[in-house]
Amino acid sequence: MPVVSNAVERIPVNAVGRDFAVGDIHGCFTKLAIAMGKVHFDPQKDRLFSVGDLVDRGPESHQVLTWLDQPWFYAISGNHELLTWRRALGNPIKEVDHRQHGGLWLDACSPEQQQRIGERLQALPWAFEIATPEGPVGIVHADFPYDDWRKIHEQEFSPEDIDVCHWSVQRYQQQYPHAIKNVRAVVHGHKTINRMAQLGNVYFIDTGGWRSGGHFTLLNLHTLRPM
Ligand SMILES: [Mn+2]
Repeated sequence: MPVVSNAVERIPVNAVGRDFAVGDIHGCFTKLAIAMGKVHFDPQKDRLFSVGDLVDRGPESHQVLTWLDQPWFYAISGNHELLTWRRALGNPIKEVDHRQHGGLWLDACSPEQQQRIGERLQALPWAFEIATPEGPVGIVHADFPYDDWRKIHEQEFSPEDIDVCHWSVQRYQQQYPHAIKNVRAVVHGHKTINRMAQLGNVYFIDTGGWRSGGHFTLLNLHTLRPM
């Protein structure tokens, strides 16, 4: 059955401040707050968009709902949100053991907390389309299966396509150089690299802020410059 674009959230332009995208956070919210301080993030005017993988691996995954409650914080679903909510709601993904992928923190949460976290992560969109003064910018966790962004709004965007968006590393591994049409830029995380990379108009921004030796890249979505 086709899955339509109701899971793509369209975000209106920010006319008063800056928009930033950040790569995988993986439960390192204190480190993220420090990175936001360095760019003088203004919660009254600026907005922060997570590319997904908010949870697992790091020490503060249990704080995820506090962050999702902030009016300036926006997040899509990554593969670790999928792993988390499926297990939290009693239907774990069989092929991938969440506990072995940094998910042990969930067992330390009360059943009520697990339920709240599961429902909240399940409800996240899996893509953003953010209006900017220079045109729309897409955010998708891992990869995008087409050369045309408009596909995301069409009926034939299938569950398999959404799987690519959550899990694939093809575009980066193959260094696929072509741009995605009908969108200013598309931003991904998921693939941890030392420095932000760009292939056509596709940006890979998970510079491993969640692990030792890495750092958080905050990509300004109006200028497409990293900070
Ligand atoms: Mn990921």
